[in-house]
Amino acid sequence: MTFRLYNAPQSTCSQRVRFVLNTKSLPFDEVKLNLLEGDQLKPEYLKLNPNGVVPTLDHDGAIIIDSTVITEYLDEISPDGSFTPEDPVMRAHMRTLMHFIDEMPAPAVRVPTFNLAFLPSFQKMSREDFVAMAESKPLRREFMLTMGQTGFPKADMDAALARLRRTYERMDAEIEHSGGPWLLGKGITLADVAVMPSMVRIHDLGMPDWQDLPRVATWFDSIRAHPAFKPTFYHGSLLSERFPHLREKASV
Ligand SMILES: N[C@@H](CCC(=O)N[C@@H](CS)C(=O)NCC(=O)O)C(=O)O
Repeated sequence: MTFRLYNAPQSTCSQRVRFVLNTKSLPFDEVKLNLLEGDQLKPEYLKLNPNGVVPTLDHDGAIIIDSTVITEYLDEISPDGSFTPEDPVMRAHMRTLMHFIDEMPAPAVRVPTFNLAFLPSFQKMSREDFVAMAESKPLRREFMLTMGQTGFPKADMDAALARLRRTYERMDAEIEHSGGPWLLGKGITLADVAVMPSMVRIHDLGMPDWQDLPRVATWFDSIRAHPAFKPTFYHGSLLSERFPHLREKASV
């Protein structure tokens, strides 16, 4: 059984998959794509992943895309140390949370990420090159054109941060209801894995807004203490490690 993961160190979606592979001690060959240089838009990669995004998993030649689908796939084929509850009602609840996470924090975190970390690179491009690059993106064309080379306006930043805040409040309610320490109770599930990279990202950007929610703060400490965390967030996985201009802002 061989795994090849096409991904990027700093990509939140890739971090979900690396965390599951590392937890299960499944060795994988990592192909690192440079997303700012457009490796994800090259014709040979688009044949694997027509969405033009990472991650993509190649498992003995079978191509699986989309991070939540990949994490469920890995949990099915390697059920030891399962991230999925046995009870069907709990499974449904886990999937409900995964949908919530893909609807709320996962897209919301892109707004501060692009405004604070990636915008300077896009500002160096000519207008023509920027528009051509944006228009070549199968999934993120409109997102890029809305951001433009001046960045998302304050109203968009505020709305994204408000959506993130509602996520922390939802996590707090889930942990209170389940008894913690994880979202669904005693066992870590794919829902915890799904939300983890957005939390790490916003913390890395120096904007954690959950200090008044001790259950969420404990959850964050627990996931950072998980044995799979360090190998997943190897050096270069945090934006503050790659973009010097962020270092002053980021909290450690
Ligand atoms: N729903 C997809 C989203 C993947 C995604 O948005 N990947 C980002 C990195 S986290 C990407 O490749 N972006 C490249 C781009 O915007 O061109 C998944 O979860 O795998």
